[in-house]
Amino acid sequence: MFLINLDHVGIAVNDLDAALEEYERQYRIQRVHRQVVKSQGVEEAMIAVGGSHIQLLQPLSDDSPVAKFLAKRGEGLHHVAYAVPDIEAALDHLRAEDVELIDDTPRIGGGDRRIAFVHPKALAGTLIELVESP
Ligand code: MC0
Repeated sequence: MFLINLDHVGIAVNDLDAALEEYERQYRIQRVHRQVVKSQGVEEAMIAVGGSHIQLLQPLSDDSPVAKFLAKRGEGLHHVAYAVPDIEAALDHLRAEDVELIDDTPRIGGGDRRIAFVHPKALAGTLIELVESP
């Protein structure tokens, strides 16, 4: 299958500590991990929800894509991430379908996994992240 799982849903927040505290208070969630991903300009916190995750994203600087998103739209749904078995094959397929990619080649994301983004203009205004999960 092309998409094997809903890996995570990314949510942009202004204050990671405050958002985590609210998730814990309101939903009694369990944190999985927290990590600074310098290459993406974010600090992320992953929350396990069944077989999937919520990823809270706080920008590290004003030029981070998440900072730009927060300035324009405020806190909220930033992207949907799908697991794919072979990220190069997935990108080849999307290129063949003339889908607008942000990343031509994979980059390294949280948890040192290989990721690639697809432009929100390609489908229903949703930023899509592909995450390789062999
Ligand atoms: C921007 N747009 C979005 C959007 N960000 N639409 C839906 N969801 C988003 N997250 C829309 C804007 O509203 C605008 O639409 C158009 O896209 C261009 O936006 P812009 O503000 O001019 O911004 P750009 O073009 O400079 O950049 C947008 C783009 C960028 C999506 C290309 O943010 C990007 O490259 N994102 C991929 C990397 C990323 O987001 N990294 C952070 C997560 P209108 O209609 O006004 O033209 S890192 C992560 O998640 C890692 C840690 C991981 O999971 O492992």
